[in-house]
Amino acid sequence: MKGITRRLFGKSVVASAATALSGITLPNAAFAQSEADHLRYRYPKGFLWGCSTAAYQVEGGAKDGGRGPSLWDTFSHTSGKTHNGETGDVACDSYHLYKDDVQLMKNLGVRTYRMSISWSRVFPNGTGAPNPEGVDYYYRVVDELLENKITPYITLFHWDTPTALQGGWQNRDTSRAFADYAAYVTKKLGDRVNHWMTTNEFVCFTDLGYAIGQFAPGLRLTPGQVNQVRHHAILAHGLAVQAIRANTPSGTQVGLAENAPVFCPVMETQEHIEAARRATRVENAPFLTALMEGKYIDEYLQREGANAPKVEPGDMAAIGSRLDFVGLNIYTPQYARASNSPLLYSVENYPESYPHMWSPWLTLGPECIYWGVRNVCDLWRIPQIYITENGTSSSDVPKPDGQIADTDRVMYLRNHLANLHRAVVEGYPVKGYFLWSLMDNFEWADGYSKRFGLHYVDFKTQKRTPKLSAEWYKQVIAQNAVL
Ligand code: GBH
Repeated sequence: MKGITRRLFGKSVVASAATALSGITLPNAAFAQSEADHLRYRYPKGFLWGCSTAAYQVEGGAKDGGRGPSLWDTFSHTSGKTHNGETGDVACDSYHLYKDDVQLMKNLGVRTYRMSISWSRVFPNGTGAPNPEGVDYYYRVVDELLENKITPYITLFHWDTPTALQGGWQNRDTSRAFADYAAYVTKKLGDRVNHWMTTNEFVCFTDLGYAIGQFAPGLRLTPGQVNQVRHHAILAHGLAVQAIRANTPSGTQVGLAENAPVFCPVMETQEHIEAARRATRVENAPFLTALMEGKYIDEYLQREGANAPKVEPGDMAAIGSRLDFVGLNIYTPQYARASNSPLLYSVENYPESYPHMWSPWLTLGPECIYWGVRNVCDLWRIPQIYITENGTSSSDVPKPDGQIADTDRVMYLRNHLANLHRAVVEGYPVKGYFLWSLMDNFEWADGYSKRFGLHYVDFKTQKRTPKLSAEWYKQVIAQNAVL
């Protein structure tokens, strides 16, 4: 390993890592050891550090510039659906304050920003005539980012289905409408945006919206109907991939952002490692597995029987369209072990004592970011992987001086980045990391009661204040290492 220069008691000293590690002479040893740790988690040159947000969660301006309603407007305005009846009407008001947001990012030093486009801002009726004012807004945002040397990565759909599309994702026509929207937007912006994600987290706008009812549109359909909704969702993705490729310059990178459940082996022995990989394939069968293999695997078709989705000729070929990258949204682990069951794995329930972050669903297991990357890459030989989301809520109570010492968020992030580093040094093609989120925002059914930001947002004044985690992330980016 190359020598490192360090400053000790005011004078520069050059030490090799080997010396540092074997240096047991006090008082230098502790310092030398921390230098070595620091090197252990250094990221490769060119690694893309970024932040992530989504349109409905930050934009506000719900009725500005000719925007039409989405299912999330309708849902959040229905009593009892979100915390305190909160909505994304104003959110972080990024519709007006996007230049401030870009300055927050510039100050952090991020090179990339993952944002989404509101479909109903561009097509107020979902299909038909586009709204030029809506498109103009995204030109302004994108140009502001580029002027500040921040590369936009754009998600075309982060759950805000135009309300005008009758039947939503129950209707197969919605898949086609989505592809038309994707074609239009990428044709418009494709000269300045080179990275596109079709959809964000299938399960959240299919199962949670149409089976569990916790998310828009809040329905509880039968298993067969839900499988059809899921099919329309992945078909929309596939048709959109084709539409984007047909409308953008060659070299444009197309992928998606998916919260594939991540299975960690209960211990790192061969049998459990294999079980975790099998679990990843089978448990993602309706979504990522279908995309990667261009088919519904037998395990899924057998499990669903008569409830399996109705597939039309050509659907699976579209769904299996080649991708340039896969984005993983990583938050929580699940644990798989080898078993004698027909599928040869079983998934462990969380013991009641299992630790979690501020949101009850946010079980803590930072090794999941490593296993997420490894399982997906080992199964399907993905050319490029991004972590398109990772982050946590925190109680984030400002101190009297206004400072927010979110040491729990820093702990969460530090441990995830240390585990992601393992994937990088093992050679998995991880190109970048987008932290969720740039700032506190509308957290869906949890309204404003859960904060995920590096910046604290006072939703009364829209003032943004960097938290400790923002300071920390800025250092991580500057030093390209986990600190
Ligand atoms: C991501 O989803 C989303 O992409 C992003 O928009 C969101 O803000 C971020 O996470 C933080 O939540 O109420 O117990 O049924 C992550 C996956 C799936 C986690 C839905 C929360 C609801 C849990 N999410 N889930 S529960």
